[in-house]
Amino acid sequence: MSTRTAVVTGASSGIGAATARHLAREGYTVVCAARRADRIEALAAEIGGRAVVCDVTSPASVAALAEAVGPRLDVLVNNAGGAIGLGAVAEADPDQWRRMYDVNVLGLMQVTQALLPALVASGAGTIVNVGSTAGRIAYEGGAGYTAAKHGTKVVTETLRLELFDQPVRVCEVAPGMVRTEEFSLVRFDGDQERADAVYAGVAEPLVAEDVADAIAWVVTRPPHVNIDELVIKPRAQAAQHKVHRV
Ligand code: 8X3
Repeated sequence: MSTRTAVVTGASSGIGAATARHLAREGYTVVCAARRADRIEALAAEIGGRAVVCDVTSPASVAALAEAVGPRLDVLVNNAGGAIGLGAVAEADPDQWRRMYDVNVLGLMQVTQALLPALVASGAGTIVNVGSTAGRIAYEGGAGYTAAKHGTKVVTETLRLELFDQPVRVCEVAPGMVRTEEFSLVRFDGDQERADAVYAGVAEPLVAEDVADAIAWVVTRPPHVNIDELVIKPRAQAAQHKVHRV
């Protein structure tokens, strides 16, 4: 068994699951953390990792994750997150905004707090926060999500400043359009037609593995190399609103 350990949150699907697989290929023992036990147990069995059921918005659940990880951790990928709804500010649902802030910002903060001592103890820890192009721009209907992802970005920057004298890198990988099984489906509350429309005509959107590959690259740089932020979009997406569709 590898002595290097990585925790990936939101590991039950999409970018999280792909990242867990990729880091396992890089030789890490991966702790797959997510709410859906069946999915992470299957993934952990596939990659020789461990499954820990965890809701990043629950302090008790996060404490149990830290307990399961133990005193030393090399890599934390704060991937759990997501968008809910696409409503204009004038009609936005505060509950949806609260849930997005909860998972994309508070969840990341709680998991980071809980695992930071173990990352420091490794002597060369790495935190990769999965941000978004939504953390850099604004778009109509997106304010609840863009505000949360701007939060992810700013928390990442702040943490890097606060840990400047600690042996922990703090990085952000910020994807644009990634076609995953669930991101848009969750955003549109299970409406497959609306979810599919997001990627309509885009010959090659990014897929989860593209982002996992970028995360693994960030993680596997030498420990003194901190990739502060890496923005990754499909070639067809020159900017948030400028997408080549055929
Ligand atoms: C996903 C990118 O375009 O849906 O984080 O905001 S977008």
